[in-house]
Amino acid sequence: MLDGCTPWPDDVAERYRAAGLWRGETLGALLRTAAARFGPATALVHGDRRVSYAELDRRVDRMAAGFARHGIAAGERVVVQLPNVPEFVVVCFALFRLGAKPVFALAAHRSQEIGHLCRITGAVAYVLPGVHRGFDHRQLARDVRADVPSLRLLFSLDGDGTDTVDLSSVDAEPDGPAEQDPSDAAFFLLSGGTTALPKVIPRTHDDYVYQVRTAAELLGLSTSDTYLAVLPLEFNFTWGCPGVIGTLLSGGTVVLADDPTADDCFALVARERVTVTSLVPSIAQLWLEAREWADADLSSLRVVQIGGAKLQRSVAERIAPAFGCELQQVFGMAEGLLTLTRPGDAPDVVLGTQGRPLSEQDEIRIAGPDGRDVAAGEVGELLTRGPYTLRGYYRAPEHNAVAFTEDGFYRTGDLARLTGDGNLVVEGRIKDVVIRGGDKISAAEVEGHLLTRPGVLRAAVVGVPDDFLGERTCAYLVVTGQRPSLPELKRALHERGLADYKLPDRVEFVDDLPVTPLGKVDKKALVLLAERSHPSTATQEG
Ligand code: OOB
Repeated sequence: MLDGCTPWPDDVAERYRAAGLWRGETLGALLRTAAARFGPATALVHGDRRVSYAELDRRVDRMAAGFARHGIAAGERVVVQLPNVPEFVVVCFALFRLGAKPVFALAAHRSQEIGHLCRITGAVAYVLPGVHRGFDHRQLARDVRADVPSLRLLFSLDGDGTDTVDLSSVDAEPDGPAEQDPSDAAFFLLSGGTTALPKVIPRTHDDYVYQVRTAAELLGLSTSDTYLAVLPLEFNFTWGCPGVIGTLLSGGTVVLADDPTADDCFALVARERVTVTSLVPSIAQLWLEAREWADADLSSLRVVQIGGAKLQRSVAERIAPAFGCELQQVFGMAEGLLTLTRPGDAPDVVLGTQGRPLSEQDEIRIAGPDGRDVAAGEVGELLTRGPYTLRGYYRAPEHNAVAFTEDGFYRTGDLARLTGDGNLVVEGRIKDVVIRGGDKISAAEVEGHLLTRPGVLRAAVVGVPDDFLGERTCAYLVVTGQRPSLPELKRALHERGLADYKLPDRVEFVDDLPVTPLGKVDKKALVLLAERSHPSTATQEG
């Protein structure tokens, strides 16, 4: 077990192995097996590029050897920030084969987030896109490297020949497979987090292979399936629920979309005969609107999975008729637990619930504020433990002491109830996170940045209901002197190197922040205030 990771207790791990859930298979081996079975079939499609299973496997081996040649060793961490391109898959599997550990950054991350990820994981390398969507990641990479002593190597999708290595040159004769411990962390996902600094989630080979295989079985994925990766690959939903890895395990084809617009994606569905895809509700809504005038051939679609944020019933009802396929609701988290509606579930279940846990070994509790289970059917905090849910964040003992119960249940911070037939309905949240589209924003993180502005005495960030994004962020500020405008604030946070999706959508000024009887900022009161106050004077685009 890698230092800084919390293993499952021995007896629990033994139980998962004895039950055949954890089979000791690594992610690197999973691709090897798939290549042996499906060699000439198409594994990946991106634009005009088509990569067969055999080619993918070979490329992965050569890149693993190339990384080793650059001095990356088993156990070391590598921050990976790439768009939806075949190299994303090649880099990650190459690192898996080497026993090095990808740390998934979001494409929108900037110096604040990348710096933090490198520091907290002690990353030795950062794989970056070069210039992407008009942003030069190479300058960011140099700044972060100057600041983080562990960071030695920069690999770029379009190397500039100076201090970043071109990924296409990471290529060497393979030396044969390295032995790996399947109970070790394979990679790290980023938490949607409640803390000022995001936490990192170790996912082991055992737990992730189990999740992916079970989710693929649930969907009945096979060689005749084509999965369209619309959302970013680094999102757990896209990567392994069953997503990219589940499709590769099943001998299907993964099509990589550059962006989630209906125009591009409908054309890909028609051209590649896509059968399965996964969306967040806001993108599903855009697709529904586009469907009213775009008559692309979507007849190959069999399932559209929707998750990442609450899907309103009125939207859910439109999915199957508009796309001519089944809807599957997915509630999930990078930390582990997945609940899903099943093919063949009654309409009320599919439209009105987030389904049942993926595994029979998932344990779920719904707890009241006193920590005890609520009465059947009542709303409480969802707690969970199981064969693919983490037992601790990476290198975060203090946070782990509050995020988990003594007997290892993870406190999700989500409010939910269970229906009589065991389906989960998500009712809200107690964690201080705004879910904007599918993006998770830690209020504490943004507040910390706002408080660095001159004259800002207090700051509270809340999520205000929004028809399209689900929620938008509103920053309540107590200031002395001149009130900063929204564009000024956004620019200042942007210049601090904060990802753009975290910049507030709206700012409001108050004389003081309301507090609860316990002395905490009363965020519910602020949400009500934001909903009541006239948005036209407060919302300034910028
Ligand atoms: C997925 O993962 P994360 O880590 O980005 O976010 C997890 C949080 C959950 O704790 C919950 O607050 C929210 O996102 N969430 C949902 C939801 N799915 C996720 N809230 C309401 N309804 C849903 N269906 O978002 C994620 C990971 C794997 C699969 C799907 C989603």
